[in-house]
Amino acid sequence: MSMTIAQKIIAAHLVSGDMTPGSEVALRIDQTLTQDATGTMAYLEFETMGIPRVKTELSVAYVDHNTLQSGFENADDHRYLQTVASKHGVHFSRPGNGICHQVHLERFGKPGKTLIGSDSHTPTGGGIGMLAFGAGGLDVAVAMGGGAYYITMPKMFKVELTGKLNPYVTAKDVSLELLRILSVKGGVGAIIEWGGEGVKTLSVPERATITNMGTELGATTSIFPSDETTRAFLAAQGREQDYIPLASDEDAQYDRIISIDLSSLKPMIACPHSPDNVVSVESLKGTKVDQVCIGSCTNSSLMDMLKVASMLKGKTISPNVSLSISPGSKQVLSMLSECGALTDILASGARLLECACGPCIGMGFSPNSGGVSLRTFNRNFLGRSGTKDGQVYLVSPETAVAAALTGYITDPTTFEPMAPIVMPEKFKIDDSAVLAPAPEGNDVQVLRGPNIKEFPKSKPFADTLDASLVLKVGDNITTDHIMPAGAKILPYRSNIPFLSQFCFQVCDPAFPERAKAAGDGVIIGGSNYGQGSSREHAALVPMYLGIRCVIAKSFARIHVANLINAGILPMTFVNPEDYDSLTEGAKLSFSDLTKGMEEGVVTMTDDTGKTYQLSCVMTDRQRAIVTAGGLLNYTKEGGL
Ligand code: MIC
Ligand code: SF4
Repeated sequence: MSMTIAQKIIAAHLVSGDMTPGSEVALRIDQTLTQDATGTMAYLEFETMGIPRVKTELSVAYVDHNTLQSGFENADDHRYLQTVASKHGVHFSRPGNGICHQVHLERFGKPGKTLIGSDSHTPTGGGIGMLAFGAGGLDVAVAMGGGAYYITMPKMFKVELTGKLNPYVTAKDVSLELLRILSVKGGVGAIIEWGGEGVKTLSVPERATITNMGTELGATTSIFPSDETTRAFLAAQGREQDYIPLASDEDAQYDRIISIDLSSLKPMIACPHSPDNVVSVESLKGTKVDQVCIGSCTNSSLMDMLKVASMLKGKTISPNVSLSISPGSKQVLSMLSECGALTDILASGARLLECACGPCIGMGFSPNSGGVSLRTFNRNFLGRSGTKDGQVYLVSPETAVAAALTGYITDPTTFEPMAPIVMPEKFKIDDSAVLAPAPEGNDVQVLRGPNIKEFPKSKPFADTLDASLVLKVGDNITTDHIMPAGAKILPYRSNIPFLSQFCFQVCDPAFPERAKAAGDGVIIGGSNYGQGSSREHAALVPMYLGIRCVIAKSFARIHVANLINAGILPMTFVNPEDYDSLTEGAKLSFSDLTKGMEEGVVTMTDDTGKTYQLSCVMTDRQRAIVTAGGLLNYTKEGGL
C-alpha cells in the first residue's frame, strides 16, 4: 500500500490498533521531552509509577519556561528536575541553554523517530521529518516508563507548495496564511504533511517555524520530508549519522490537498486575540506600536536572528518602541556573538533577554496598558502576555523589525533589499549545558522544595451523578483561559490547590469559589474547547475544584486526552442546539452512566425535566480510565 510520510512512521512504531482514520492506535515512542512548567508534574507522576530508569532511546528535561526566579519556587523546581532527571536516566538541559523545541531540533531530533513532549509545540521536530506530538505530562510519564502513546488515527492533509518566497516574505507568513485558510480548528484530527517543489526552497529552520505553528491549527502534528536540506542541517550540527531520507509514496492518498504558491504570498499578521485572525500587514500599516518581541520556539533560530541583526545594523529603533530579543538557544546566542551580529542588535537599542520562552508565556516583558505589541510568537490569546488589555499581534521577525524601526506597523517589503543570509556550514557545538544522567541512579537523592504539594485525588464514577452547571463558556476556549500562565502563577505548577484560585480567571474570577461550593460540577463549552497548550493543569485543576464532566460542541485533541487522564468525562452534544437551552446554575442528573458510556450515548436531565443526549465515544481503555477516576487510579488498579 502506498503511504504518506506520517503513515510510514506510524506503521514502523505501531504497537496495537489499525491505521484507519478515527480508530485508536498505540505507538512506541523513541524520544520524550519535558519542559519545566509541565515537567515537575510529569516527573511526580513518573515517580508514582515506581519505574527506576526511563525506557526510551532518549529523554530530555528542559528548563526554559519558569526562568524568572522571584522567589524560591522556580529555583526549587529546577533543582527537583535536575535531580529527578539524573536519578531516572533523563538528560537535563540547564536553564539558559535554550527553548526546548529549538534545542531539541538542533541537538537531538532525528528523522523517522517518534517524539512526545509535554508541550504543545513539540511538532516543531516535524521540520526534520520526526513524528512529534504534544501531549499531557502523564502521557509523557507513561512513555518514559516504556508505555505506548495512544492517539486517534488522524486523517492526512497535504499542503502542496510551489514557487519561492519573495524577499521579506517568510515561513511565518506561510503559517499565518494557512491559519487564515483553515482557522484554529481546521487541522483538528489531521496530520499536515508539507510537500511539492516549493519545499526544496525552505531551510530547516523555516520548516520548523511551519511545523511549530501547525499546533495553532489544532493539527495532531505536522511533518516535512527528510531530504538533502535535512542532511545538510544535521551535518552542520555534527550529526549527519542521524540522517535518513523520508518521502511520501508517489500515489499516497490525502484526505485534503491545499495548494500554496509561495511566490504569491505577502507579509501577514494575526490580530488580537487569536492566531487565525489574519490579515495582510499592509492593511494595518500606520498602526502605532508600543512593543516588539522577537523570539519564542517559532522564530528564534540563528537564521531568524541573523536576518533581524542585518535589518537593525547601523540603525536605531523608534524611541516609542521597546524591543526585546530572546535567542532560541545558547548555540544561537554564542554564534550571534561570535560573528558580531549581537553587537548590531544591541547597538540598535534592543533589550537582550535570556534564551528562554520569556514574554511568550508572560514571564516578564508584559506590554503597557492597552499597548500594541508585535510578537514573532505563535499565540496571542487574551491575557497571555500578562496585560489583560494588551493588543498582541503575531508577525514574522522581518515585520517585527520593520515596526521596531519605524514605530508603526509597516510592510517590510517596502524596505531596501537585504543581503542573503546563508546557513552556516558548521554550527558551534557545545553541549556542556546538557547534563547526562547518573550512570546508576540509585545513589542520587531527589531534592524537593516545599512548593511541591500532593497530587489531587480524583473520584471514580458511579452509575448516577447529580451535579451543578457551574460555568458556561463559548467557542475556542483555550487552556490559557482555563488555567492561565504568566510570571505570577507559573511557579505553582506543582501546587494544584494554589493554582485553583486562578482557574478561568480571564472569563469569570468567581468560578473557583462557585465550583468548590457546588461539590460535583459540570462545565459547558462551545466548539474547539481546550485548544492551545498541552498543560494538564487545565484538567487537573478543574478536577480538584469538583468538575466531573465537560460537555462541549467539540474538543481540542490534547485537552480531551488530559480530561480523560484526570478522570473528567468529556462529552459532546448530539444536538448542538441543546447548548443554547442550558444555563449556569442548572441542576443536572446523569443516570445509567456505565451503560451510557459503553454505548457511547449518555442521557442527562436538567431541573426543568428536559432531557439531553450526549455523545461520549471512547475506547475500552479510555472508558476504564474515566470510570476509575483517571489514569493514575487506573494504573494503580493494574491497567497500562
Ligand atoms: C504554551 O506555549 O502555552 C506553553 C506554556 O508552552 C504550553 C505548556 C505549558 O502550559 O506549560 C504548551 O504549549 O503546551
Ligand atoms: Fe515556550 Fe512560547 Fe514555545 Fe510555549 S509557545 S514553548 S511558551 S516559546
